[in-house]
Amino acid sequence: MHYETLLTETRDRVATITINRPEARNALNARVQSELKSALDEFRREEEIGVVVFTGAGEKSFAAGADITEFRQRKALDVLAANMQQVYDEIEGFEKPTIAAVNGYALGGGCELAMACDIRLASENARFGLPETSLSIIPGAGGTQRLARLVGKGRAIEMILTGRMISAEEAHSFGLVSRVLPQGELMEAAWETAKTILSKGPLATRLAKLAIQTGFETDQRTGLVIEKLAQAVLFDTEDKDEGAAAFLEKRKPNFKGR
Ligand code: CO8
Repeated sequence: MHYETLLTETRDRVATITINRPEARNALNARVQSELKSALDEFRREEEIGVVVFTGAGEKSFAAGADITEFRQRKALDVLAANMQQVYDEIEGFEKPTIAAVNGYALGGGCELAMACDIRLASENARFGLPETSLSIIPGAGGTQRLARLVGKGRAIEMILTGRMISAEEAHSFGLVSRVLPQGELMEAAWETAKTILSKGPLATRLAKLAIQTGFETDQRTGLVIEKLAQAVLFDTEDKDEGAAAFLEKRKPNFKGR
């Protein structure tokens, strides 16, 4: 499919979505948001695609947040109807693993997009922040919830109330990103990470993500029940037998997703 504000590319079962508005630091206008939703629908249907990577065009910005030029005409009912929070929920619950390759500013809705992904890798020049209170609004696409869950309540409150931007290194020390890389190595690292995930049992990957995410939103006892049920499902699959056989026969497994 062709998109006006996104570039998409697939290499070896890894799809990359590049937000392509570098002149506006990849600000997420309504068009980007609806195209992100369409791209997710497309990649959900494409069986061949196993992992989705998000990044931004250019060397300065991943995404500088919602497009502020669209704010003036927006009122309460527009925000109630807005789909940014919904699109990010879809990314978080996406059936296939997602990676944010944060190549510069990840601010506001850009930081919220990265936080909705399963894995965050950052280039050394990446900067993270939720500066919405400077505009007298709050992070409204999951930021007040996901940041606290990722970095802890105290750090989240400090970042949101001050709007402070943090460096890639600080984001790493907070646990907001898993790795920091030189900019030239970021996309390859994202691709390598995706390839590693793709070498695992696809049903196990999917159920592990589901168990972690659902378990995180509930009490441990319920989470353990979800884990047990997911494991029981996996023990009835051909891929589980193939995984064990391949290990014992000292060869690579050939998983079929069933
Ligand atoms: N929206 C619109 N345009 C933007 C945005 C943005 N978020 N960010 C940058 N731009 C534009 C600038 O206006 C500028 O345009 P022009 O060339 O026409 O003047 C161009 O991009 C380049 O920007 P700068 O000259 O400022 O570039 P710098 O490299 O000096 O700085 C920064 C880059 C630090 C990213 C800076 O542009 C900046 O601070 N941007 C705003 C960041 C921000 O406040 N983001 C939060 C937005 S609010 C939000 O995301 C809420 C999400 C939830 C909403 C849910 C509602 C339903």
